[in-house]
Amino acid sequence: MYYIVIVGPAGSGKSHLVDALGDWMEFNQLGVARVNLDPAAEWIPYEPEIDIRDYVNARSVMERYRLGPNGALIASIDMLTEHIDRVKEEIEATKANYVLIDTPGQMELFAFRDTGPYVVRELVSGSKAVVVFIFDAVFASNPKSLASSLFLAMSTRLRLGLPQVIAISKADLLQPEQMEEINEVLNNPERLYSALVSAGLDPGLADAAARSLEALLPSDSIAPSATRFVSAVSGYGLDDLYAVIQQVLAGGEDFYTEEPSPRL
Ligand SMILES: Nc1nc2c(ncn2[C@@H]2O[C@H](COP(=O)(O)OP(=O)(O)OP(=O)(O)O)[C@@H](O)[C@H]2O)c(=O)[nH]1
Ligand SMILES: [Mg+2]
Repeated sequence: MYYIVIVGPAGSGKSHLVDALGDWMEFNQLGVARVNLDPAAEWIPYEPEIDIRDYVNARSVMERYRLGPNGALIASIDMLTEHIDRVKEEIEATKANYVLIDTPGQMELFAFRDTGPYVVRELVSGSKAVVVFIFDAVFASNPKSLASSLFLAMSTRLRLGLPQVIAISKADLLQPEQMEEINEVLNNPERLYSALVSAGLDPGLADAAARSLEALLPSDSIAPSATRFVSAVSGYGLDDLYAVIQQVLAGGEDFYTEEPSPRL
């Protein structure tokens, strides 16, 4: 069983990507199980094989404990920890080769607190897993948003500790020349620097951002060169995204392990 965990900021297209990638994989005769791990989802575009809302529903938590939406989501994610074994059993019972996991929209309440990463770690334990970090094409077209999304991707990688690929969603909203421009900026820190300065950023800060990203994004699976453009609407890039996921799952990256790396 291989786990593909879809993470990204609110509204970035996680649920639609689970839907589109799931359909694409099924069309290509790859067995897939879709897991909705968002207890606050009101509506999702696919029929999940496993739905966390059967265990914890943020709306009921909100009413029952008189919490606001963020408090209810935090409490719901904390409550998920009690159900992981059952959820894992349900996943294993599907016998699917690939498990696509849709995560909560408020990613800062999920990835940046302790329980979200714990839930992911427990679910994927013993199997190979990859995180697909997605952000919106419209964000990616703005250099400041592009740089901050890359920092967010890096923070997520630190939190979840899994191999990660970056995908830019909603590619149907971009012209081919815009994709080319984004790719150039992603692959060349000097281009990123000049794009940030042209966007009005202080040159010192632009330099710091470009240098940090260059240092933070080494040439492994998180590298900008592994960035893919995808569209859940047109299906653009799903084959490419699958190929890079496959490369990570089959290739050099080790299983996630709780054991600390040996000190050299
Ligand atoms: N044009 C376009 N719109 C998309 C695409 N994918 C998603 N959307 C739209 O983006 C919005 C958010 O999509 P979702 O899939 O719900 O995003 P999400 O990240 O799951 O959102 P939350 O779970 O609420 O954070 C919806 O209005 C979708 O119709 C895409 O590939 N192209
Ligand atoms: Mg969603």
